Amino acid sequence: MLNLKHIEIGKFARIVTLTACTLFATLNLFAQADYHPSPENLQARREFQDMKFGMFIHWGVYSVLGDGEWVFHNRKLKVDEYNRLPAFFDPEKFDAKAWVALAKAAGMKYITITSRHHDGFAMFDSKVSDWNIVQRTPYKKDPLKMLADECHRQGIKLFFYYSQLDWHNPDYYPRGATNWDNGRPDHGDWNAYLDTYMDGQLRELLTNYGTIGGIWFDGMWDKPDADWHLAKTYALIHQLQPAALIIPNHHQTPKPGEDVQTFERDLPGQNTAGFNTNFVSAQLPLESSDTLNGNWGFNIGDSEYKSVDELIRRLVRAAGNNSNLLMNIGPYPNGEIDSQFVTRLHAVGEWLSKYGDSIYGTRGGPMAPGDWGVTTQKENKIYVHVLNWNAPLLALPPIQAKITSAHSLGDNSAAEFTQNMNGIILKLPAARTDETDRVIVLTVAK
Ligand code: FHN
Repeated sequence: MLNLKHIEIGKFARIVTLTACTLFATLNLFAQADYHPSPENLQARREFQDMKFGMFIHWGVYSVLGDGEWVFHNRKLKVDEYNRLPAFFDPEKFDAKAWVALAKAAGMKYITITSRHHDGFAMFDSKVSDWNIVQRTPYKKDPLKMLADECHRQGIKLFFYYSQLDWHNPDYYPRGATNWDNGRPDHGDWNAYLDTYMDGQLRELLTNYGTIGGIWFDGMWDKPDADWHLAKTYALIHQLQPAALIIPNHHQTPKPGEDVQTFERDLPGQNTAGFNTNFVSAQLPLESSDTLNGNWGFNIGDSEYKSVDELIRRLVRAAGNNSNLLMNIGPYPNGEIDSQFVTRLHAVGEWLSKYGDSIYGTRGGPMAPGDWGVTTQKENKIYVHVLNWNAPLLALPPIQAKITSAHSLGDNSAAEFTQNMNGIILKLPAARTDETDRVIVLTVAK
């Protein structure tokens, strides 16, 4: 039987709970506020910067429809309709070894693959829900496990893309900007979605796949003002694997607990695509992602493949802007990778086998990037990447260090230069039509 005392105690308990919740929510706004990256994490950040070039892979049950990864949303399908799709996903040609070998042949040092996209469909063996590849598709296997094992074997780092936005789970509620009426109930448990479902899956990804490079988050932009419990999620990741990098594609200024700042379809600081912030972190490693054709997920009508020349230029411009390039391909639903992707990636790899010294392990160079090109630097070398300059002389701003020699990376021939307090004048080797990037290596006194 309840008496006054019980009611008072109940009221007190509610006030305490409310205060604790408010405090917790406030802390969450600050993400992982007390985050001090571990030495392993700082080392992983440096290694991330050294890698420079990664393969982005968008692959899911949506690939079956050949209409990009947003097909669920774009066609305004109902959940019941989309639920039929996994039955058609049977990637009998998926070959983890070949995928990793392709990334390596392209000169890519890491792979970032969609563990689940906005359809919420787990492309891995998840015990958190049966909305996953093992339980819902005729394939019944876990391709991410095969990929992880192969990446470990072939020495490639593996990152998992994870969409925080979910068009399928009813507990993704209240819904966000991309909401449409797809038959989900008008209620749901947001806390359960984050703490049980999402963190549960992240725990699986950070436990069952060996050492991974990190988690590439996407979708927070759907509900930019929501409390995403970031402090909890980020702490979980760093606790399970301290070196795992958190790479959030939320298009905002980085928050505490995040380890890399990524830019979608743009170089750092640019916002031509309308997605990104102009703020560029001076502390965090930077990454810029883009698509090799026009789409992320397989789109049968897309033949807008970027040329090899264009791909090399993007990689070079990214490096000159102190950033990595994460270049996307969307494999077929059967697991094959279109030959248009393959031939281009091989060609970039060939270029890198010759010019890789000017890219891998470098940081943005001392001269500001310009339309003419960019610079990168490593130890006592400055690499001048001439991308768009037809005159025989190139004037560069002054630098503190004394240049002791200059040569062309293409054929090792010496390059003439003058240096004084006003700047540097480089005499460029004549542009060859087959040379995308004329790289002049300046050696400076230590
Ligand atoms: O909506 C997604 C999109 O499908 C794709 O995954 C890209 C990759 O950066 N990110 C989102 C848009 O910001």
